[in-house]
This record gives sequence, C-alpha cells and structure tokens, in this order.
Amino acid sequence: MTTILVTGAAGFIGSNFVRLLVKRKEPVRLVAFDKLTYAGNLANISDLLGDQVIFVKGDICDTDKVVRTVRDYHVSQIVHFAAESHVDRSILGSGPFVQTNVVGTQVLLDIAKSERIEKFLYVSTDEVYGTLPEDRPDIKFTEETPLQPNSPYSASKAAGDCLVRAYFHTFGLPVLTTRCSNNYGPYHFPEKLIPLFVTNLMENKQVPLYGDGKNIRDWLYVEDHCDAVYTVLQKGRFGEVYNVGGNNEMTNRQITEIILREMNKPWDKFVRYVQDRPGHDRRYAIDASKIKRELGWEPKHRFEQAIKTTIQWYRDNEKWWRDIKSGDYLKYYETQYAHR
Ligand code: NAD
Ligand code: TDX
Repeated sequence: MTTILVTGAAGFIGSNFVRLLVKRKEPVRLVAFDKLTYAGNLANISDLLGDQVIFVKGDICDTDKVVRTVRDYHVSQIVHFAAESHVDRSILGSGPFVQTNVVGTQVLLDIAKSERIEKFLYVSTDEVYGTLPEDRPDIKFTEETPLQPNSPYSASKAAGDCLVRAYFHTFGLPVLTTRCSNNYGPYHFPEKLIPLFVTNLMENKQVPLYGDGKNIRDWLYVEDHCDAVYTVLQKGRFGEVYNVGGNNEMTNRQITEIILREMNKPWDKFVRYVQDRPGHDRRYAIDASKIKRELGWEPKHRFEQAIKTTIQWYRDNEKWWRDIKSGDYLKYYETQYAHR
C-alpha cells in the first residue's frame, strides 16, 4: 500500500485532507507529520489515528527526524502542507516564515531526492501572484502569471515554489504544485477572517474589518481543496503547476454581511472598521480552467450552503475554539488588535 507523508496534518487543511481520504476509504497509509505549533492541534485528527493514520511529532527543518520517519514507515509520496500560514503574523515577524516555509521546504526536497520519493506535492497559494485590480473582473491569475508576492508570508511561499521548480529542472524530482485561493470550513484556526468573525459573534464581540472592507478573495470550501490536492497527486503531470479556486469572488464586507445575517447580529452594533493591514492585497481571483480541462476537477460545494455548514460546525464544536481562544492565542489577539 502507498504510504504518504502529510506534513502539517494537524493544521486546518492538512487535517481535512487526512479526514477526507479516510472517509473515502482511499487505499493509502498516512503518516501525519506535524510540529504542533500554535496552529497545529492534535485534536483535529486524534479520532482518526490507528492503522491507517499514524501521527509523528516533528519539525520539517529537522533532517534526521524526517529521514527516520520516511524510512521507518516506507514513505513513497509526500504532500507538503506544513507552513506558517497567517499573513498578519508574518508582518509582526517574518523569521519563522522563512525558516519553515523556505528552509523547511528545501529540507524536504533534499530528502525527497536522497530517499527517491516517487511524488512530491507542494501546497502553495494564490498569494504568490500578488494582487489584481478590482475594476478588471476579466483578469484572473493563471499558472503563467508572474510571481509577485507582497507580504513576508507570500514571499516565503513563493520561495518554496521556486525551489520546487528548481528541483524539477535540475534534478528531475517528480514534483507537483497546487496554488489555491482562500479556504473556509471546519477546523479553521480562529485568527483567520471567517472563523474569527463567527466565533467573535458567538461571544457577542465585535468583528474587526480591515480598511474599507472591500478587499476581494475567492473562497473555496476546504473539502474541495483537499479533493483537488488528491486529484493532482494521482493524475497531475510532474513539473506542472495547477491553480485551484472556487470561482467565488467576494468582498470582505459581503462575507461579513452573510455571517451577520446567518447569526442574527446587526451590522451597526457588531462591525468595527479598524486600521488596514499594511500592504493589504486588494484582490485575488483564480483561473482554475487548467485543472478542470486536464484533470476533470471542479468544486462540488456552493458557498451559500457550505458557509452554513461551517458556522454550524463552530456552534457544535464550541470547546474546540474556546480552548484555542483562551490559551496563547489570546496574547496574539490582544497585540494584533490593540491599537486598531
Ligand atoms: P495552518 O496554519 O492551519 O496549519 C499549518 C500546520 O503546519 C500546523 O498544524 C502546524 O503545526 C504545522 N507546522 C508549522 N510549522 C511546521 C514545521 N516547521 N514542521 C512541521 N509542521 C509545522 O495552515 P493551513 O491553513 O492549513 O494551510 C496549509 C497549507 O496550505 C499552507 O502551506 C498554506 O500556505 C496553504 N494554503 C492555505 C490556504 C488557506 O486559505 N488557509 C489557501 C491556499 C494555500
Ligand atoms: O481580522 C481580520 N479582518 C479582516 O478584515 C482578518 C484576520 C482579516 N481581514 C481581511 C484580510 C483579508 O482581506 O480578510 C481577508 C482574509 O484574511 P485572512 O483570513 O487573514 O486570509 P488571507 O490573508 O486572505 O490569507 C489566506 O488565504 C491564502 C490564508 O491565511 C493563507 O494561508 C492562504 O495562503
């Protein structure tokens, strides 16, 4: 049976990826490898651990630990989700972003090469392309759009993209890259827009909208992203990049309105406009026609329904997010929003 090393498997998307493959009874063994940073939570996958899913705590920058894991479990494929993932934290300090997203990716690529890994999939982001004008809905990011990252986070992810590309061209490493738009869904860490706003409202707290609230993102349900990653892993062509998107552009104001309506909270009382994010990208929009044309993937979930499912998940899993919000995360929240 194929054994896949899933880095960052205790985070938001990695845990949903493991959950989806188990649910579908895919004939694979999964080694969930995670450092358990502030964003990693073993509770996200603990119900799945057993013969099919094994957990290993480790840092992707630790060569010896990764090599031992690859050998011990006969890993033949790597799906690389692990990253520092929050733009606002990268503005407060970029060191951990360069360490994990650049050095960590380089360490994994070298191990993939020396251990003769059969497939290496790098989970990247639409943010590597930079920003789009809001008054040109006809323009979207394609796989040919030049990389123009604007935040320390996206710069570190783009560096990873470049290393992956270089290992293909120089060493013929069997690599695949996906670049996805904004995800939402269960297990999303409550520092990101949607889970932060949903949980704040459940606590009867205001929601902080950056700038004029008109920045645009293309939102995709996390299970659709995970399905795309597995599709690319199975059928993608080595050395290729595949954009993944929801064809679902919305301003932050629109998202906020939908969440408020769903939670029966009035705008005037609960929305607080706060100082903008420095260097805030105005618009992301993905052209996902290549993955549809070549691999037959397209999103299955509609936003109107999936956002309801997501909000309900936070209602049903109050302990999960309350534990996070009352721990170390509280210190970050107080610093991040103190003077805004
Ligand atoms: P997340 O922050 O929720 O999870 C990241 C996980 O990686 C955590 O479990 C963390 O403990 C782990 N990790 C961090 N540093 C590590 C290290 N040095 N060694 C081992 N594990 C480490 O992030 P996410 O939202 O699940 O994102 C996963 C991937 O998808 C990232 O590469 C991100 O760039 C990409 N992505 C995210 C989105 C999105 O909307 N969230 C969209 C496109 C792409
Ligand atoms: O408090 C907030 N108020 C607000 O207005 C927060 C946290 C965010 N925002 C805005 C900023 C963005 O325009 O909402 C939008 C979404 O913000 P985030 O949830 O922080 O996501 P974003 O910066 O778009 O990045 C996300 O998508 C791409 C992920 O965090 C990345 O890991 C992924 O690569």
